[in-house]
Amino acid sequence: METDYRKMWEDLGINMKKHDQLLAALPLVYQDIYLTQKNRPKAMEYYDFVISGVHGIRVKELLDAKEDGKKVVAYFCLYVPEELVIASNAVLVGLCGGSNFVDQEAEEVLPRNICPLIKASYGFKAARICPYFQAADICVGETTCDGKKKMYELLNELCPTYTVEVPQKPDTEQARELFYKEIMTLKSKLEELTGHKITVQDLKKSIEIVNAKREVLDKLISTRKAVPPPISGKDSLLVSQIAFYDDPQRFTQKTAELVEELQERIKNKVGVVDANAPRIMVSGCPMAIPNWKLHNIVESSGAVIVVEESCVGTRYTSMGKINNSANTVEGLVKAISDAYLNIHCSCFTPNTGRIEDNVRLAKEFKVDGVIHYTLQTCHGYNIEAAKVEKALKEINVPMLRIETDYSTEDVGQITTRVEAFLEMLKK
Ligand code: BJ8
Repeated sequence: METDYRKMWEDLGINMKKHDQLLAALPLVYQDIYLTQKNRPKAMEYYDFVISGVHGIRVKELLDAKEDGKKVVAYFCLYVPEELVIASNAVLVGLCGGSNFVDQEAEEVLPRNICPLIKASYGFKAARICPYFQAADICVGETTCDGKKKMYELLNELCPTYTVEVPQKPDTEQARELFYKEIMTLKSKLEELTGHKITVQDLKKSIEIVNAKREVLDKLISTRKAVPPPISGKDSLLVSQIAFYDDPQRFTQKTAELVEELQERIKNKVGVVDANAPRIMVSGCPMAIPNWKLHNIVESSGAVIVVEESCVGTRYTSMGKINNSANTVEGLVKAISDAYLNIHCSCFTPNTGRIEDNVRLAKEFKVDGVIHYTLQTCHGYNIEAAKVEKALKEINVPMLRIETDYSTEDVGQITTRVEAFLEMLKK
């Protein structure tokens, strides 16, 4: 891949020396965490292929789209409606921010003691390591947590960044109205960027495309209710992570093939672990590529993760199927903006929907325990953990709290705590 794409990366202004270091490290980590798994579904080969060319094939597709006059829109958060970007004739790409590889560059501007996701999101642009970021014409941010909101102001100095206001009390009529207006303003911004006026037909089609993607992801998640589950938590996490930047229609097709294989496995009672392996739900902050740390620890300790209450899990599909029956642009945008406020992020207050989701998912996926995952200094999820724990206690599901970052320094300590938790569950 390196030889094929070096010129493309150079033209994008990539810091080649540092980029080479990154690309040298990733295959080793991936081999160790992913390719050593036993009895993986055959259809995972597609996702292995995507990762093997992570900075090559898809970036080339983005650049080809740009050649054809399209714009590339980058984003970091579920509240940015994919449907709207696709309808504007732009290509949407979810940026990751799941590694501490660029901490040094980020810390030249940002405080040291902030959420690692925020640091990485900014750092990959500052260090010129991410070809997706280099290809982006605009980044769309959101006012979710304070850290991200303020980081986007600084990011705007490196890449044009437009920030959407997300209301924080979603159950009120004012909030729905505000978000609708925000999304309408985003629509105008996108139209300005792409020179394409969004039509009813554009929106109907894009809603259909994204509905299909969410539906297939939902089916994938559901297969994990089986005992034993037909796919590991690590593999399912990887599929969800790739959902953010792959071509949506190809992704849907490939994931449908995976789901079909998994359903066949379920029929034949083929699982990836022993039926007695403890079933764990991970709940909390998102995990961006290549953040596979917790999943790897848990599954290397003999348990299996069967569901993620997370933006790389059920939160991504939680708005369900968006209704595209309206026959006006305004009606369709309203359907989108209302649906997106069903994403239960901890930036909401109160956020009862998320607490209820945790209880419902723990029952539906027959989990033995929950690991609440917080990225360091993420106050929203960290504080909300108390409510999640209390609600789970009422249905007798124990919870372990893990707060961590992207370093490997605490792997030993987390492993010890996870092993003790699993021992406790077995008893
Ligand atoms: S919808 S979870 S993707 S905001 S950056 S809140 S970890 S301190 S990512 Fe998120 Fe959208 Fe919500 Fe999902 Fe905490 Fe870090 Fe903030 Fe974070």
